[in-house]
Amino acid sequence: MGNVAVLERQDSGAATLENVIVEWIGRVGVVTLNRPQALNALSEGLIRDLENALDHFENEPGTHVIVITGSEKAFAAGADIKEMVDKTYMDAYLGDFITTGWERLSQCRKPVIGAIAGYALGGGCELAMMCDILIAADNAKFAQPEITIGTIPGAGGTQRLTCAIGKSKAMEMCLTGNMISATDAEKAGLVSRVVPLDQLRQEALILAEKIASMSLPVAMMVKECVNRSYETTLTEGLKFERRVFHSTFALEDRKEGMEAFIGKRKPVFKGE
Ligand code: DAK
Repeated sequence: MGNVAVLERQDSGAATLENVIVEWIGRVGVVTLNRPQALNALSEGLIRDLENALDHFENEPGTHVIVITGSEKAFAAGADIKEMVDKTYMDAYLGDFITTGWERLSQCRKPVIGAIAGYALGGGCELAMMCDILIAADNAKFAQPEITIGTIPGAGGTQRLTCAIGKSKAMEMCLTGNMISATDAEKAGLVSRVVPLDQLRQEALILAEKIASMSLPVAMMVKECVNRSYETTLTEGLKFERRVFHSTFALEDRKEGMEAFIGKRKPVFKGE
């Protein structure tokens, strides 16, 4: 079982849990899914380790941005089919099957970047879609193949995918299980951009470091506002945005940012 107690910040260090590797790179926390023998299939143990890593980075003041990645061959090939095969309806329903832990990523308040190489299938695609920004390596493949094993996406595949790429493309993916390439994912708006595989980590870290250099509370407010657009009407979303915008005037970072602009210098944000 993953153990959050072993996760203590180490400058430019790393810690290995059973199924994930955790790294501290300045103000960026990196979680690498690490179950290569099963193409990072999302077993209970892996989800628990991921949850622990996310809890750690969310609570750790030195971390501003989280990057989640996998191996070159697979971000994650889905929920663990070998763990699911013998479950009954009652096991799934009464046990609230794989709900706990899975929802942790979507509840992160700090910005999360998904750096996706190889297979992002089923629960792997759903996990990727819980990130705030996705960068794909040129070998990435996305699919919701649950229908091919007699079930349906259970962690947001029918919902977040439809929001991201529209009904027709989402229907085609969910009804056929077909994979789409990184290029098609970019064209459809599922990922921000595609980079060569050997540059994926570097590109994700550059992006993460840029976001991490901003005011942490302001970055968190931006994330909250963008996410609100998925949950509410335009009128209510605009009101929410206005209130949050007003609240930035309570921050020293807001004053610092504007004074730095006027003084033609770089701002120094303190997260206050
Ligand atoms: N589960 C368990 N093991 C897996 C796996 C998976 N999803 N995917 C791969 N593996 C294992 C293989 O069994 C194999 O193990 P051994 O046989 O060596 O012991 C090893 O990883 C290497 O895989 P392959 O030999 O198959 O490798 P290939 O390169 O030939 O093929 C592949 C790669 C990714 C095309 C293939 O492995 C594949 O099709 N995998 C299954 C993809 C899939 O159907 N994924 C969707 C699973 S269903 C929910 C949340 C989430 C979900 C549901 C509910 N809630 C919150 C309620 C999600 C459901 C799913 O994701």
